[in-house]
Amino acid sequence: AAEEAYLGVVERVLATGVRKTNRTGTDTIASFAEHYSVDLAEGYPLLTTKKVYFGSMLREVLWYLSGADHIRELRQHTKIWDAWADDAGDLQTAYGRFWRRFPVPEAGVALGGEVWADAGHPNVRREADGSLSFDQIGYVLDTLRHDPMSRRLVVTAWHPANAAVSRLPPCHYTFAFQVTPAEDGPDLLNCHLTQRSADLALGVPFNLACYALLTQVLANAAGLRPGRFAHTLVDAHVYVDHVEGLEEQLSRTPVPAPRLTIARHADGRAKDPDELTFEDFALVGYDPQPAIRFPVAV
Ligand code: DHF
Ligand code: TMP
Repeated sequence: AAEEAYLGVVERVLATGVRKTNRTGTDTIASFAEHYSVDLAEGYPLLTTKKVYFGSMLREVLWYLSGADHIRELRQHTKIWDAWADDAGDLQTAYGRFWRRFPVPEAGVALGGEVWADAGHPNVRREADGSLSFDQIGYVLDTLRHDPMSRRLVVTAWHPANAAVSRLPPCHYTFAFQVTPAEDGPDLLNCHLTQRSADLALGVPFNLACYALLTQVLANAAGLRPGRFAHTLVDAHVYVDHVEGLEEQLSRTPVPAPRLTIARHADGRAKDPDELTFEDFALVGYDPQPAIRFPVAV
């Protein structure tokens, strides 16, 4: 099951990882290119061997989907991003900014022979400052509806010129969808996430829950079924002050995963990502073991 896949990575990294220093001052035990995948049909992969704060995670996903480049609303609901923003609530990197409003070069600027979507493209929007931006989530959803066999269903949060100067460049920085035809029902929507840096105790349970939720949202909106979620972790690590908590977690036995329900319109149509609110999501059958406190390395 999903949870065993996650716990297997934790076990492997603890057993085979190598001690590394890093900018935070707290060393990690790290392993290169870890990978796991889970079947979303088995349930919603919110870990049960510790309590995962679903409400904070859901606020974070809705914040991504909002396209915001600040946390002024998010921080009223959860503190998980406070340490990386300034007092005004601004962040040097915001996933949603790149998911929903990726900067498009100025029209007429010489960039060699490349072609760029311009203001006439359905997923290009004009920003308040006159610049153009591209909505990658809108593009993926439109393509899933009109050309689901496309192999170009990619979203990137990595903007090199931003990442080079950001306080915290995106950790989970690109994801791609793939549709697998099925005979026993609607076709399956799979999601693959690439993460450059993965805090196994704290970040990864949120990242897994986030992309499983996003896959379910997009599958609903495109008339598909959630399929598999696959996760590649380039530097998969355990901070040394997390080892004890993870060993406690590994000693626990997972219970069946919960289900995630997403409200629909009164006529039964699925809601689009932009129509969904916090209250539209509900967990059914989530019965986790107690929370484990893991200090966050800032
Ligand atoms: N830095 C590091 N070192 N690790 C991270 O996982 C991380 N994650 C970030 C930003 N910077 C990071 C954004 N995501 C928590 C969870 C996710 C997250 C940031 C923080 C967290 O503190 N989770 C606690 C409490 C959650 C709550 O109180 O709602 C947890 O126990 O899951
Ligand atoms: P880094 O930028 O030096 O790699 O530090 C980022 C840390 O945050 C690293 O431990 C990975 C972790 N992280 C996650 O695991 N998931 C996330 O979603 C975020 C934002 C960070």
